[in-house]
Amino acid sequence: MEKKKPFYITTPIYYPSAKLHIGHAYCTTIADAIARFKRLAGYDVFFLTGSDEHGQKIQQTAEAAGVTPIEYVDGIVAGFQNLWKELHISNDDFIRTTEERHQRVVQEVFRRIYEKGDIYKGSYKGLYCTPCESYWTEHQLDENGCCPDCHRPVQEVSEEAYFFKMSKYADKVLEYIEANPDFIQPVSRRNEMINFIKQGLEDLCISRTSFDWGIPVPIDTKHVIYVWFDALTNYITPIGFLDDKEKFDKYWPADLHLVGKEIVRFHSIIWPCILMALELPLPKMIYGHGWLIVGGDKMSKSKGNVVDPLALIEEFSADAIRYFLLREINLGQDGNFSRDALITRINSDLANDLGNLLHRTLNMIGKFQQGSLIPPQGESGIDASLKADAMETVKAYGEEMEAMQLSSAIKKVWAFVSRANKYIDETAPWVLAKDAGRKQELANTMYNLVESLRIISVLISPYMPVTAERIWKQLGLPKEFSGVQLSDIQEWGGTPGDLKVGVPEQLFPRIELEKEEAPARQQKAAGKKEKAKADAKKEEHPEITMEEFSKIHLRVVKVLAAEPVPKTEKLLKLTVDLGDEEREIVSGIARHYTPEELIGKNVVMVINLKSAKIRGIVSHGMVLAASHGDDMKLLDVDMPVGSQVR
Ligand code: ME8
Repeated sequence: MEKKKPFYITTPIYYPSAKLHIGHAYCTTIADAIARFKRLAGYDVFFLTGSDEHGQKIQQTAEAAGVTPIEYVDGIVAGFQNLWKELHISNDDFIRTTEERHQRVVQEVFRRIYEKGDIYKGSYKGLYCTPCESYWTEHQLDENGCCPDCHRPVQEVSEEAYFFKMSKYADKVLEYIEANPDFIQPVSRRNEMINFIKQGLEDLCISRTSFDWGIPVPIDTKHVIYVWFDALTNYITPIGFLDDKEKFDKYWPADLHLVGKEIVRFHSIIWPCILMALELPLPKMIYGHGWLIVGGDKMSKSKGNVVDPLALIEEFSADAIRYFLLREINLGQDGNFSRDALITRINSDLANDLGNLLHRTLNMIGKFQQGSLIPPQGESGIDASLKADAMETVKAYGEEMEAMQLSSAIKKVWAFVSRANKYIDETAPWVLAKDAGRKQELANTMYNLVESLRIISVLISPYMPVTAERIWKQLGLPKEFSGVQLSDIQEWGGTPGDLKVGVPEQLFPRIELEKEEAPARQQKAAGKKEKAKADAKKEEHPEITMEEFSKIHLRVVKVLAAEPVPKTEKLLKLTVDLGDEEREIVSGIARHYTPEELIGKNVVMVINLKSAKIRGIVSHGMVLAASHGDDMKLLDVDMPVGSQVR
């Protein structure tokens, strides 16, 4: 059997100083999606996360809580592990820096570098930021003389300490960064680091005597090792640095350290200096992602703007949160988190686009073919254009994923989801189903849809592992989902021709945005409306492209039922038949038609309009009408239900 290529990916190890918020979950979710993609692509992945449990701040917090530091961190770290489980994080190991296996590695690393002469004893005078566990020089402080990261006051400290000769490695690290353009990503971070090193690197103080919650210096146990020296070493502990050479040689150097942008400096300067002193190769890439912002600020406990990921998972599901984070935010940039944006994505992308594609497909196979596929045959057995789009999507998605463009990759998948939805409108299977002579054409269409969904489910699995498997199972595909690989969708036609599909189950329920109950939102909307009016005046009929127009799905629908909406004069609630499903919509035509006049009419409807709640009723679409002065007439046409209008 061919040996799989290894891929070693890490997240930062988190401080158990506070409850984790959605900002931390963001970092781990990105790493998880990459790890899952790499497994899908056939790599032998090792994915590491963990907790960074030492340091003065934790000791102080534990004392304030009246418990020992280990009691304190045990409780919080159990919470981390639970969060990662709930978020379906597929890490292969979880490293705690308080574990004996890690302590041994840190002490050995210290000893080796000391014996080499790159660690020496001196006296430290400097400025220390306790919350950030960082030492600063005078010229690095902000304009108020505070910590340049968190902007809180720093303390002057002076004590005997051990120093690591970073200055010895400064030129070598700079050379390495300049010779390896991919080492620090994105490029803006790389430039920052180059400038930082060019200002000169001082030797790093790597021990403290003023507290004892840390790993003791092996040669002088009244000192504990500086928390960043301890923490960075976590990356080599679980892959066998001390006790499993084969494993270590397989996974080191790491392929990717994914970290937040504010800690790129520690990873791309201090860590390489430590590795060079150990004579180990440097990691292949340090990627600094942006922050999740809430109301203009980085999410953090001290700012009081944290969003609890567990509560969100419980309300919306882990997959919906994962999808939102990975789709909405470009990896290297900061991105805004808002509840409204999350709900909008769930409704439009997950409930509407994806949910409807699956539901409509399975419904039609149930209704028209008793729940079974019939092998595709004949000229249109394979729809060449749909197949070409699917294959192009698989290819482009792979390229974007390899380049860590997670948002672009999933957008490509969604373009294909829309394409498949459009394929239903174009082929109008409900029309084919009425014609006994077109049975095979109908069978071909159903096959092409299931095959499209099979491909989609694999592509979304790094983002939404639970949903992907649910789709796979609803389709009734025989292969165990856990064994599915990207190679299974490299070619069109992997769906068995006689597959018996399952019963459709809703993937994501639509979530109502209670417009009436949110005055702030209403105000904002009113402001937007005013602006929209002004813009519209400027350009009454702005041109749109054919591509923009093609996003509007128009279809002939039959009005099955109509009734007035209570306490309104203009509104009627209509139930309409789209051919493959029934829907409710609210229409402002009560002054022009009685309910009886409408029933049985075939009219034109926009079927992919975003759902909206009107007087307590959710309207899923809009019928079209022509108006002239006070007169208004619905666009009724003598065409079968389900006909496409274009
Ligand atoms: O820095 N948006 O731990 P940490 C995005 N223990 N990412 C965020 C974020 C936000 N609002 N808030 C935090 C540490 N993060 C060290 C790491 S590694 C050897 C030691 C990210 O718990 C942050 O950018 O303070 C960082 O990458 C990670 O959470 C851990 O932060």
